[in-house]
Amino acid sequence: MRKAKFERKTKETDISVELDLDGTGKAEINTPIGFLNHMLELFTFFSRIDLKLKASGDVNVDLHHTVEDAGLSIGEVFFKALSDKTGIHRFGHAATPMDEALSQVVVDISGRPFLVYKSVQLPEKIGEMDSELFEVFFQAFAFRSRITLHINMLYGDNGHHIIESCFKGLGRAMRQAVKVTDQDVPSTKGVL
Ligand SMILES: [Mn+2]
Repeated sequence: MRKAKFERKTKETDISVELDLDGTGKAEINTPIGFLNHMLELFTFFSRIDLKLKASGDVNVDLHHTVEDAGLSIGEVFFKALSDKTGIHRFGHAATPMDEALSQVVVDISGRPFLVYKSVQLPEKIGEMDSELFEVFFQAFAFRSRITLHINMLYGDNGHHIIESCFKGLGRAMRQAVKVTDQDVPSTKGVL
């Protein structure tokens, strides 16, 4: 069963997350940040992975800790659920439009954490989130899941559309990458 749970409690945040890689896209997302909930629901729907996330945090300080710890907790639960990565497709990519916006997201479940983040000009805030927090989220996710993640915003005018296309794209790319398509670990080294 490719499922995992992860819990993390610090003085800044309290997070629990559950993941089923062979789900149907069912999301139960509960954080104090409405725009992040919206993005993670879209990510889950398009990934066809089941994701349950409950997060609280010191949002009276700002949203940074909660966004970062949500990203790393989701990353960790992916890492655990993928286990030895037998049979996975490993790579995934998606070019995703949303009206006037287009982004490209490419993943490699490589065991080598890396983020390339190419942003276009975004408004200072999208929803209640400072725009710099999206890079914080993707960085935490990529590093704790140990995946190589490229987020490439190509163009767009509306910040909500641009970021939404990235989260949908991440869902679509991860859907391809985690799918079991073979019998072996997909590396010439025999291990990922
Ligand atoms: Mn939307």
